[in-house]
Amino acid sequence: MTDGKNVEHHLGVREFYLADRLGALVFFREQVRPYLVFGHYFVSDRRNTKMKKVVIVMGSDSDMPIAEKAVAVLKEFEVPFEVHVYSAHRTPMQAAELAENARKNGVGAIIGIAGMAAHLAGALAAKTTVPVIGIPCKSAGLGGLDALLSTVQMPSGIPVATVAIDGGANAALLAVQILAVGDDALAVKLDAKRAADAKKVLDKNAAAEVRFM
Ligand code: C2R
Repeated sequence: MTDGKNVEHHLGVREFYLADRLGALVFFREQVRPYLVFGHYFVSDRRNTKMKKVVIVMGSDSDMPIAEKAVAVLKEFEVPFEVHVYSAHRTPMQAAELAENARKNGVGAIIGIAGMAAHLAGALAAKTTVPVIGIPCKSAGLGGLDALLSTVQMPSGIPVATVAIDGGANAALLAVQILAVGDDALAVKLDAKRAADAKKVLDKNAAAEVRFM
């Protein structure tokens, strides 16, 4: 109705971009005077809103099954990623170059996967301040304990966030969590995954309780 007595009002918000800044246009709409704008404000800087990528580096292609576990998680979260085979021992120049250029190439987290004398994650961390996550891999000789200690026992000053032996999924989840520090949409996806995972456990609990009642 537009007789002045029974007018419908709507408050609206639209996003817009100006000079690389994300703004919000707030408007008040009514049937008599549609789209009467009464304010706008800038909510963020668009230059830093492109999602960072995760780089996965494995010491050998024999580590591929672990890399695949990490890739599956990154795909689930629609996080951009790259996968490389570089070794701190066998191709030290290429491994160092990748780490040195990581920040300027838009990398938000690096995952280093290696077995045996696993120096890869530490060597990558030495060349960048982008967070490095190390995955120690199981090997025939010492079952992964060798790689675990080589990866986790970093000297003070150059940290590597080490996950469990063969922990590809957790490494990727940690990388997503690092990216989510500056990305609220990603944080919402992480919350949703936690809730879905918790529901699976509760369903199993219910089944177990019924079975042994
Ligand atoms: P091969 O299967 O190629 O012989 O490699 C690899 O990650 C792999 O688990 C055997 C194991 O050696 C590891 N490797 C490292 C590094 N480069 C390869 N630990 C390194 O730079 O630390």
